[in-house]
Amino acid sequence: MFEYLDSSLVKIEAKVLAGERLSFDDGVTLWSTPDILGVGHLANHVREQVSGNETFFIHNRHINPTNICIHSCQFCAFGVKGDNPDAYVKSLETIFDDAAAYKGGKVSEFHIVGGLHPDLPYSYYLDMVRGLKERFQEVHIQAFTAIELDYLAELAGKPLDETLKELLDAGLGSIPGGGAEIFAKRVRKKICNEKLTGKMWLDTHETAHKVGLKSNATMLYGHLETVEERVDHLIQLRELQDRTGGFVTFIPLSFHPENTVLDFLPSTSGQLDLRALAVSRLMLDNFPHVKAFWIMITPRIAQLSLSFGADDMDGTVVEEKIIHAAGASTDQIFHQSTIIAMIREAGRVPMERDTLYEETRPVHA
Ligand code: V47
Repeated sequence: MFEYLDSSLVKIEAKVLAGERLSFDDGVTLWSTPDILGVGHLANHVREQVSGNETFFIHNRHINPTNICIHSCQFCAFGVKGDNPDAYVKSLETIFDDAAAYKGGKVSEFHIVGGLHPDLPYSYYLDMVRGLKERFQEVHIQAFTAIELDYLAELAGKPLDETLKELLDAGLGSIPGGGAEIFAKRVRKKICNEKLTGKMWLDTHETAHKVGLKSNATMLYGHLETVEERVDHLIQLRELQDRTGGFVTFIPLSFHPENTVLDFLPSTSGQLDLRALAVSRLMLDNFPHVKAFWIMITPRIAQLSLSFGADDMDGTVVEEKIIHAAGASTDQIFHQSTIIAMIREAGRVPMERDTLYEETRPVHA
């Protein structure tokens, strides 16, 4: 029998074993208890119930079309103004060429997010999706965070649902989870005061789910938010998932302070990164998957997290700019053989997946 150092986890264990939903107060306990192994033990139980020993990864390529952004979020080191020497916009031809350059590695997903450019027309985005789909029919396009989608609807001069349908027809496959940050108004005012509200992020995903698009969800942690605000964020996601069932994966994102206005804050600790994954697994009882994004938390912590609730290691990524702008020291590419070896060393079974986990297959290498 597992011995908890913190007796308050015994009550939570009873709920977890009975498959009962955890409360707001349970969430606060899970974020606050010093008993990290107890929290991990409970999360591991849920993880094994949901996915057994399977651990998923994907061959994907991130594409960031531009870093020019009309907003200046305090937590972001990626977005710049047009007169910045580091500013860039990729032409559609460059994007298609970059995508083709990786084709030899049988990529199955393009993950596309970028800044809100002041001048690019709606057609740039629509033609990007259409052009990628024409050239790479077998590759799933996961593109545009909620704030980009709202911006695209504005550029298109159409309601969001119509814009989403048009993008869907052009080849959009699903929506990434970025841009959620933390829903609490108090914190958004301080870290992204120009950005859409938490409610707008949730509404945008709800609309996407209604038009038939699946999406992911994230939470940016380790900056100015309180434990209660993290729990509130997770519960709001859980409630939306109860209504739509449209979320596939949750990815906690650890804040990287370097080169941001918030660079006086420390980086997150390994313990907090593990706990974020474990608490998410426990609170988000209706989410199929919880992903350890190795780019942010390092491959070492990502590997450990496979015993703390995570069942997905993301993918090969190839070129990541957003977190590297904020000081991430990880590589930008992870080779399949490394991911597989790390998953096996953790005692798990590596499963290659597509974006929506519709096709998953064990690897025999
Ligand atoms: O939207 C920006 C965050 C996101 C920083 O859906 C930062 O499968 C930490 O959303 N420190 C982009 N985080 C990444 C993202 C993502 C990554 C992997 C998989 C998926 C998925 C989504 O990164 C942004 C923002 O929330 N971010 N700046 C920073 N300094």
